[in-house]
Order: sequence, then structure tokens, then C-alpha cells
Amino acid sequence: MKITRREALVRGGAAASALALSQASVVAAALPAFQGEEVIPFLDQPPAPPAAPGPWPLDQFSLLDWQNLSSWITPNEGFFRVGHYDKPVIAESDWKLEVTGLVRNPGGYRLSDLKAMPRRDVAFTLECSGNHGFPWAWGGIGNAKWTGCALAPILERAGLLQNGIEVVFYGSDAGDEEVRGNKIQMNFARSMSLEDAMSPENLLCYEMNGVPLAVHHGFPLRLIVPGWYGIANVKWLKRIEVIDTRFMGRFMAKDYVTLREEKRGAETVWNMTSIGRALVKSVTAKVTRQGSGYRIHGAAWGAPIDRVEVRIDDGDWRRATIGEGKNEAYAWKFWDLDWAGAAPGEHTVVSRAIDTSGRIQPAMDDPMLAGKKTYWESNGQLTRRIRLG
Ligand SMILES: Nc1nc2c(c(=O)[nH]1)N[C@H]1C(S)=C(S)[C@@H](COP(=O)(O)O)O[C@H]1N2
Ligand SMILES: [Mo]
Repeated sequence: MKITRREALVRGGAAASALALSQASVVAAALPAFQGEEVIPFLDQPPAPPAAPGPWPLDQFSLLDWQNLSSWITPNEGFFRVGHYDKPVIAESDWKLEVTGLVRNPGGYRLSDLKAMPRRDVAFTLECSGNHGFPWAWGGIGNAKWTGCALAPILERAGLLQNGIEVVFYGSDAGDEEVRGNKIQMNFARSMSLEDAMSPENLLCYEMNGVPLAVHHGFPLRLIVPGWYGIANVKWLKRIEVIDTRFMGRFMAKDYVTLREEKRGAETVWNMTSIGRALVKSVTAKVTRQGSGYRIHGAAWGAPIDRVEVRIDDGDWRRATIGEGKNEAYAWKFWDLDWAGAAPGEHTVVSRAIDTSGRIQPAMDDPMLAGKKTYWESNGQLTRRIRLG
């Protein structure tokens, strides 16, 4: 996204957390409703997306329509889309995946070759790292069953040479860039360390929720790296290249870099890190009433979730019950909590997810978030306001 820090703040970045959190209100209808259940609207409602298409790579008209989502799997038609360059329309017959660089046996694969390899599925919640970075950008997330073949055997088969340390994934989409006075045409590309690339979960994916990838989701082939932010999941994949140095393309080293002010004792350190693995996160989706009782519903994702806790007003953190997605490693988990003794009047509701290694979704004033100057990786706790009758 070509937006300055200043614009980000004006448009309601981290500073306007009250706005950002309002985006979660539309999660409401995502969760299965019980008979006779009534949704109590939050007082903080999300702003509309900008009226005209801007320089945003996140297509504001493809944002997940939570209110119409009726299942744990996001339907393909409602799945958000991000594209930084053109959206190539590729004929399967013209396409080949090239595996090259520091390998003994460089080669090419047709889609039929990849489909002939063992099929693997993974349920994985893909979240754009810009999600919640802007008030309207609340729908840059979706959950799908992705199908393809494992990446690791393809790399092994290529015969990795000793000096290879990094794997670069090139998309077929390209755009104009300027690098220190040089005007060039560059393909979208992202890299991973060889070790990360060899992770057994990674897929060369050709199906999304049981049907071939749509053009805008990367037909004919995309990378799926469960546990990583959207940016790592390269669409329209055309080349995999093993190299002996770190790759410093735009989407590794220029964009999708988090700038954060950190303290080392008395010293201030400006830390710049490339966005990769997803972060632990949750939202409060909706509050419902059934008869005289209220219930709070939400979702949690981004890391292996151990538990979700909810705080009402200034009360204690209370543990929510994990429902759908309970046994899934890389997909969001739906959760709920009965709101016993709810008093009429205005209340705040906030949730926090805790991962299996004990990491807690940070509060908005946590130094990790307060010291962050860029909008990516906005995984802070989202406080909602509601009035009960
Ligand atoms: N080739 C290519 N792959 C890409 C991108 C892109 O612009 N080009 N955008 C990335 C980003 S930032 C995100 S969030 C995801 C979004 O995937 P989706 O459009 O299928 O939802 O794709 C990623 N893969
Ligand atoms: Mo993204």
C-alpha cells in the first residue's frame, strides 16, 4: 500500500484503535446463530471503505462480508483479495512451474505433473498483515481448505546444492518499479529461508475449497504457507529459485517491513523486520441475546491457540469456550462465553488469545504495538462497546 505513516494515522491507524476495533462488529453473523437468538449491535460500527478504488492492493470491494458468512469455511466468492500488480490470466497449457537456481536437476512441472503427486489438504486462515491497519480494512481475512502437493519433495527432488540457503518464489504478475533511478519491470516475489521452505505443511496449491483456484486467487498455482501472513502465500507461482544469499526484493525488504521503536536499557533501537509468521489474534464478533441470557462470540487465529479470555468492563479475564476449529492447527477457532448477570446499560467487551507457548495477544498500549510506526501486524486487543437494554 502506498500510504504514508501520516495518512495511516489520519485514516485511523494504531492511534485510532477505537475505530479499528469497530471493524470486528461485522464478524457478527459469521458465527452460527441459535434459534431465537438476537444479535445486539455494537455501538462502535465500522466506517465504510473508501468510495473510489485507491492505491490499495487490498481490494476494498472484496472484503469479507462477515454478516453473510454462515460457515466456518469462508465461501470462495466472499474471500478477500490482494494484488499489488496486474492479475494475470494464465492458460494452463501455457504454464509451467520452473524449479531452478542452486539445484542439481533444474526442471519444469506442468499442472498435471503436480496433480499426479500425493494430494494434501490444509485448513488455513489467511490474513493480510494489513488487516486492522486501517479502519475499513477489517475484512482482509478468510478461512479455506487449500489443496495441493507438498513443496518439500519438489525441492528435494531438484537436488539442493550445499550452498543454497534461501528459496525465492516468483509470481507471474509484474509491475513498474524504480530502484535508485532505475526504472524496471519486476515480478512479485517473496522468499523464505531453506529451512522454512522445507516445512512439511507448505503446499503448492491448486484448489481452494474443492475447486480450482480462481484467477484472482492465483490460478493455476499458489504457495500456501500455513502459519504465515498473506504476503508469503505467493499467487500465480511461476518460478522457484534457490539462492546462496538473502533475497531483498520489494516485498521482503522495502514494503511489508515493520518499523518499531524498542528500548535496550536507556538506548532506543529502531528495529526493522520483514513480515513473515502470523501473530496471535482474536476478535469479539458479536453479542447475542436468547431469552434473558447474553452470549459473547468471537474468533481466534494466527498461532496455535491455547485459550481465549474475555473481559467485560473492568472485570477479570474469563475463559471462553472454544468451539469450531478446536482441533485445527492453522485455522481460526470460534469461541463463545456466556455473559452471566449482564446489567442493562453500556459495557465494553475485549478478548485476548493466548498461544500454546504462552504468548498473549498484546493490549493496544503494549510497547510492541505502541512503538510500531507502520500499519502491518496490527494484532492488538480490540475493545468493543455495547448497550444492553
Ligand atoms: N503473486 C502475488 N502473490 C500475492 C500477492 C500479490 O500481489 N501477488 N499479494 C499477497 C498478499 S499481501 C496477500 S494478503 C495474499 C492475499 O491472497 P488472496 O488474494 O488469495 O486472498 O496474497 C499474497 N500473494
Ligand atoms: Mo497482504
